[in-house]
Amino acid sequence: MSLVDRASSFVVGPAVPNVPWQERPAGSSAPMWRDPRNPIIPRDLFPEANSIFNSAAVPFRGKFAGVFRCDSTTRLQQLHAGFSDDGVNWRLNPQRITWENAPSTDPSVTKFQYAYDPRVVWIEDRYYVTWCNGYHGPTIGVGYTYDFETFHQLENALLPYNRNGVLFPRKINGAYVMLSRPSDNGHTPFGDIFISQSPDMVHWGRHRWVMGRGASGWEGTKIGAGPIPIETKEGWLIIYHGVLTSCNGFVYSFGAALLDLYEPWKVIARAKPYLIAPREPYELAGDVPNVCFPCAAIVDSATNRLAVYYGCADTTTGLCYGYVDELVHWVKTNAHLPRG
Ligand code: BMA
Repeated sequence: MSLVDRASSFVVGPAVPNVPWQERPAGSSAPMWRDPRNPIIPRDLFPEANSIFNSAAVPFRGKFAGVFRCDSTTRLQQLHAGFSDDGVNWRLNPQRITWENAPSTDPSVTKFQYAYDPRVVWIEDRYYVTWCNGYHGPTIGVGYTYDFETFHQLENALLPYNRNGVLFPRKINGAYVMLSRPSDNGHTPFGDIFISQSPDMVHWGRHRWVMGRGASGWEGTKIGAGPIPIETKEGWLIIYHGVLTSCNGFVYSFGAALLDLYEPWKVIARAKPYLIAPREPYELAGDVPNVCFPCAAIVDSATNRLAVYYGCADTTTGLCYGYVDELVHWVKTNAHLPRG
């Protein structure tokens, strides 16, 4: 990875020339489009896997690595490390990640109950992992790794109940910053996105409300942050999921918004339409039908190419694509009018 000159590139971040990629289908004007090879990760990549979905991938040593949600054939929600040469074909460790306690982390906090919906981000000198961690109900687990072989667990960031903890890829105003979605202990029928700050990745505070459910029909019930926010010259591009309650249950889609670079609890623009909603057979049918759930984005700052990994029907993993500069333009031109 080489850093592209900040002055000349739209995206602030590394060049990733081997980012997974498929061109927009001929004749399409959609802001995002799916990989025709979807689902790129089947549910049963190893024998003990019931399903592999809602997972995170990052560039790693010129190739790719990630942390994957694998629900086992005993239906325990677990995290597994994985590796890939091209970001499309993956090898997953069949053994779940076991965490070593980082210094000063209380073992009663890190006792394993369940773990799901990971996100991974490179900050400063290591890869941080956040996930939905079982601790008297779901809350935000935090850990780090240098090599995707050994993993170190820190204190949970927030009190239960909370889900969708997503770190920004750098400190802002001297603090680590995390989006999250306070929730309940079940299939939460509500939820807004909040932001919290920390000086040390352990103590979190200065909580602020970022945005709420209900701006559009596809996100009428609840929303939650998705991939790591993407830094651009015009603000942080966030891709987030939204849930509609239909007469047949929840429908998970995803859309996008732009947050202020310096005060990311301020929303610059939020698109009305969704980007991707369940439409393909592998999104419509599975263990939980009608779910598109994004957890990771890989961006090549040299070309603005964006690859988003998303869980399909709580069963498999898919890829979809877009251009970051186009998406920022799309968010602004399809935005809700400012309130006031
Ligand atoms: C949410 C989370 C996700 C899941 C989604 C749809 O509450 O549990 O992991 O993909 O429900 O079942």
